[in-house]
Amino acid sequence: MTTPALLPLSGRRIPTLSPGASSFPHHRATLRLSEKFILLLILSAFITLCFGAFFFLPDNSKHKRFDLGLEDVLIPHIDSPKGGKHSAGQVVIHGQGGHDEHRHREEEESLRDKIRADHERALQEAKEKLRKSREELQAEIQTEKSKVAEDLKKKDAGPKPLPPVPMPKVVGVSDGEPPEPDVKDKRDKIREMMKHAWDSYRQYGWGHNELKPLAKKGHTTNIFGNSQMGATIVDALDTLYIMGLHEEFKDGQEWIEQNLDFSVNAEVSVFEVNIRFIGGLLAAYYLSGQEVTTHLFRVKIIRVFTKLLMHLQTVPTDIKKGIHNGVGRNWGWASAGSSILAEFGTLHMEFVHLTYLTGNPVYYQKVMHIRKLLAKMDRPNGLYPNYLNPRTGRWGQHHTSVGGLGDSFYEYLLKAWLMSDKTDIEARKTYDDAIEAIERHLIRKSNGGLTFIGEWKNGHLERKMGHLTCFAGGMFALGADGSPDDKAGHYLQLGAEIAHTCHESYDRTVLKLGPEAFKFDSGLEAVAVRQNEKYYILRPEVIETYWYMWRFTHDPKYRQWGWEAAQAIDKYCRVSGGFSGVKDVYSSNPTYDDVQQSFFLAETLKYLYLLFSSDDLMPLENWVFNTEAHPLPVLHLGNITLPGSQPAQR
Ligand code: DMJ
Repeated sequence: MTTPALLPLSGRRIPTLSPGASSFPHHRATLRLSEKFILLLILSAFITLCFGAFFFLPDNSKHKRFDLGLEDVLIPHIDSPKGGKHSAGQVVIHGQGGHDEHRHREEEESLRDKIRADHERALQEAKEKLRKSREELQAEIQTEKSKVAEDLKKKDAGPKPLPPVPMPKVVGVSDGEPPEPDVKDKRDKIREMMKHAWDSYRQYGWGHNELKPLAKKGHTTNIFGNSQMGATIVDALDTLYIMGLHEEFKDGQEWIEQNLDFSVNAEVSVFEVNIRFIGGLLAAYYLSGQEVTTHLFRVKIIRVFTKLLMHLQTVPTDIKKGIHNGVGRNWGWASAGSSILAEFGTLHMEFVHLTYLTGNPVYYQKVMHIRKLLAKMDRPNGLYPNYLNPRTGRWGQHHTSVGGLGDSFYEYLLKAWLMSDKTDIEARKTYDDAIEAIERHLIRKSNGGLTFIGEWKNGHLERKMGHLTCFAGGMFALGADGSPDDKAGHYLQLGAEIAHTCHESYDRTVLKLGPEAFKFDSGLEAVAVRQNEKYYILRPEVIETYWYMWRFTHDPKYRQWGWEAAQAIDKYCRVSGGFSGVKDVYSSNPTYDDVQQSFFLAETLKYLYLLFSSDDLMPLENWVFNTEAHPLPVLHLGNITLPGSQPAQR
């Protein structure tokens, strides 16, 4: 820090350091009386400030710095050796009365001595400054400036090194060109659609979360707290990489390097930030695999995470609340302030990878805590309700769904098992039990023979299925291998039936695009009834299921169905400024919602591209896709035990 200059104490002639050199061509030898007066005023203010500052400074002895690798967090210091708390939680009270007073006086005296000495030193330094020539002072300022610049550079060069982690074997991240020319053409078309979506966002919405393709400007929603955090960039990055769009990938990477810091004052959805931002950055980290990029992504991942998620307000149950901006709160509409199953139950994959990458057990412990808590709870009919009160630890409304509010909780149980190289048998067992209850209570056949998954609402089955629920076809297929009682064939068949039903929901519309929700009631079969259920917002779930079914069966109808969907999207959702959702899939004259969702680039186009690629691109033995389609490698941990976990058991 530069010492404050200008203390005309000695009455010597003082060279003036002019603020604007040109207005003072010659050095003036003396100060005017008024100037001296002002300087004296400054001096006395300075001394008063020093005294004041001493008394108002925070008491640092009460805090201790803990090193979390990147972010320093201040937490209360409870084990001070001086008269505070001792080991084994015992508070030791020191001697009382005269002895204490004497010690107190001594401390005050030595404090006063210190203040006096500090002031004398400050005055001395100030006098010396005033004796210096203007050139000398300028040289000093210059040195000081370079030092600050140097410090800043060091700070920017990144945080302390992270612990080394073995890079999991990264397999099949590029190419996957199909041998059949017509399939290759289709794949090229999907790639071209991705280029159009990305280029439009690049041109009109860069840095915003999403794009308004008709208005040709940025778009954001309350899940990102109306802030500009480049959600589309982070979400799209791995799709760009897989498609070999490396220039675009680099562009996105640079934006992230320079702009993504999350020091925004905004309420954001914890779930969305986890699946899109943490998931997207993790996938980019593993896919790109080069040291420069991996370091960048690893640093960003941890920064985003520590800034956002670790400071979440926790409650006795440790169930995370849905929205966060320093403190957590739940969505106003959720059953009496409840947390949502698919939100606090969709953290496992990302948190395990965070522990793996940082060596910090806390992330893993957090998600295991949630799992243990759920395991202890009674479940109505073996089902998991969508709402859980974080204060009482009790279920809210008894509403169960494999679509919105519930979906990815089940998905993450299965994927936790897969991602652990099938060692997390507790996760597998929890998944199997949950699916069994779902099959018993929620899955039915319609009069027309379509298998559907309904929703359980207070003891009653609603015969309605959401577009979101269609992901379950892929999940059943993915979980078939390893299912109990030799039921692999059964679950693959169930996956095929759900895929068929969801295809019907597309096929029975005018635009050949699926509605948001469809019914199986009063003679209705896979069609939407209410106007506010007829929209299609570029969602991926049906195409996701086609892809999984294709990988496990190679039945050509899945590629056929995927191609139908791709053509419909290109025909009805494409506009000059990108791709937009449509408000009514039953109308031949659809209107647009004017949003290009970030998951269109992260998921819909990625699953389509994979559907028309050969199986050696992103093989499922090596990669597990998070709920936003961000691929994370299976952790073949071998002898490595995650910090905080028990050694794996097979
Ligand atoms: C995506 O953000 C994720 O797939 C999430 O799990 C729910 N659905 C949307 C896209 O529809």
